[in-house]
Amino acid sequence: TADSAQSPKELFTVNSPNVVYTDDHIKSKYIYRTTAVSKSADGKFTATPKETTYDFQVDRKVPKVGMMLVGWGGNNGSTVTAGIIANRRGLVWDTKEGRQAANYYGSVIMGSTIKLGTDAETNEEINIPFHDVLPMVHPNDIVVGGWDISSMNIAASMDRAQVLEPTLKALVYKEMSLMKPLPSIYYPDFIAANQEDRADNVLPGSKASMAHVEQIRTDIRTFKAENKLDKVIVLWTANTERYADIIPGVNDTADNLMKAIEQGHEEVSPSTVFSVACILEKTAFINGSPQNTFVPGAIQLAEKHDSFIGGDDFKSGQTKMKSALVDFLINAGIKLTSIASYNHLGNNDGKNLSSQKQFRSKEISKSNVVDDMVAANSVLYAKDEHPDHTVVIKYMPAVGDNKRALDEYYAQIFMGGHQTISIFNVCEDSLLASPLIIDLVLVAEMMTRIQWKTESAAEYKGFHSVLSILSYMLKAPLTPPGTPVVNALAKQRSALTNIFRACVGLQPESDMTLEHKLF
Ligand code: NAI
Ligand code: DG6
Repeated sequence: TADSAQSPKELFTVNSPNVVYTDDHIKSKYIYRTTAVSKSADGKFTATPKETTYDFQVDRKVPKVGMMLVGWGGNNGSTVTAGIIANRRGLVWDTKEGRQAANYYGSVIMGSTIKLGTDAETNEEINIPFHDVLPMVHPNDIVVGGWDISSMNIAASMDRAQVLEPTLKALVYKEMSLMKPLPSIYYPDFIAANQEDRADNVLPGSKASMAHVEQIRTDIRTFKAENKLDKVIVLWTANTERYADIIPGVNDTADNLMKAIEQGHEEVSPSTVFSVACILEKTAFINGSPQNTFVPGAIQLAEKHDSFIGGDDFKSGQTKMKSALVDFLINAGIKLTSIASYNHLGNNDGKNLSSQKQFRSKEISKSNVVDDMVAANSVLYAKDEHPDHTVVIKYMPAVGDNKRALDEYYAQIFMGGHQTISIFNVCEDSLLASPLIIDLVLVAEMMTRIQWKTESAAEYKGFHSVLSILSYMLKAPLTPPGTPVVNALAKQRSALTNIFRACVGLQPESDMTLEHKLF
């Protein structure tokens, strides 16, 4: 079936003088068309079409990839591991609703399609799996490993998570019981005190140190060698940490951050130490939690080493709906005036977030997600005017991983009327987050095999170290310093789709369909 089949390699070729296929690469010449706008003294705009030609080069060899999860023994870590094994083995299990087969639902790369073009004869749309646009790694082939401050093996962690059906767990239990997380870095001040009882698998030392950086680098190298991997991607799905203070001289530049780690400064978090180790190891590192792992010094370090980083905070349920719905409302000309977002959940994430400092990290990442859409509409909103927006999270053990998210959107409509939209979203949080982990790893890996240059440049180079192309999967997208953040979901998907299309010399996906209008 479409769910379990390995995608055929390179489903299509592009027939264009601008696209060349060699044994190793797909090379394309791409004209990027934008509009430059200038404003005159009388306030009038002049819009000038602009063209820039880029050469893209995609490495066609699909590597053997390892995914190392920080927080492997958590709900997300154990669930995504079981999901990959179940898909790899094509498992089917009994549930009270009947037989269930493994799938990758919720993964934009594995579960969605893009329009390739229109049939030359019939003019019908031809849609292909997203996974087949570029030569991407298949998640079934990913080797999973990682770290956790809890020593529990990943099968027992899966039991602790209470997410998957017992019948599925029985099928993967033996394989997963052999999976043991590596000891990790634990600085108790960064996560909630209520997590202390699970911290029985920790490296010595409770402050940042170069010994920790070196240990993580060694772990990555060992995992790579033992599994004969071409590449490793590391992803933080460990507890939400508190924010680190940004202190001049400590974490504001790459050099200062390295010095702060050497000196064991208390404001360097475990996640920042992981990021530094990965950057130095030239291993892409993605942050799936909301805290400010990527302090300015870490971003500068990544730029210096041409290493890839991406974050922050998986965008799974409530925020994904929000970034689609608010985009729709404001672009429909409806003036959104308030959003009230309540959550209650009973998993370990909820327990950790019941502590104020960790909640604050999540509150920040959940709150800034509509800013760009509001700022873009000067018809509805005056400068600096924003809808009211509140975010509440409560720990409710009884509901476990089945998070409840209640949202009320209140808006002004025509002639003083009001519209209230209420949403009640119930879902297993980890079953929404796991496919995002897969997407983040697949896209980040793909970006390590894409290079570009301008026509006049002699050498190809990689994209900027900060992979803002991952924004679709993230609540608080990290972007290269000084560049705008895009939260609108449709724009984020379109960036992902159209950058991939450009790499094989195809124009952006256009919904003009003039072929159906001009004849
Ligand atoms: P969890 O609490 O079940 O798992 C986190 C794991 O990290 C635990 O096993 C814990 O022992 C481990 N851990 C804590 N500090 C560590 C460290 N320094 N090194 C290694 N391991 C460490 O949480 P869950 O539900 O898996 O979520 C993980 C993260 O993803 C949280 O920060 C959560 O806020 C974030 N997130 C989750 C979403 C979801 O839908 N499940 C969506 C958005 C973000
Ligand atoms: C409570 O909101 C717990 C959080 O960890 C969220 O479940 C998680 O960040 C997902 O949030 P959202 O807004 O993407 O559903």
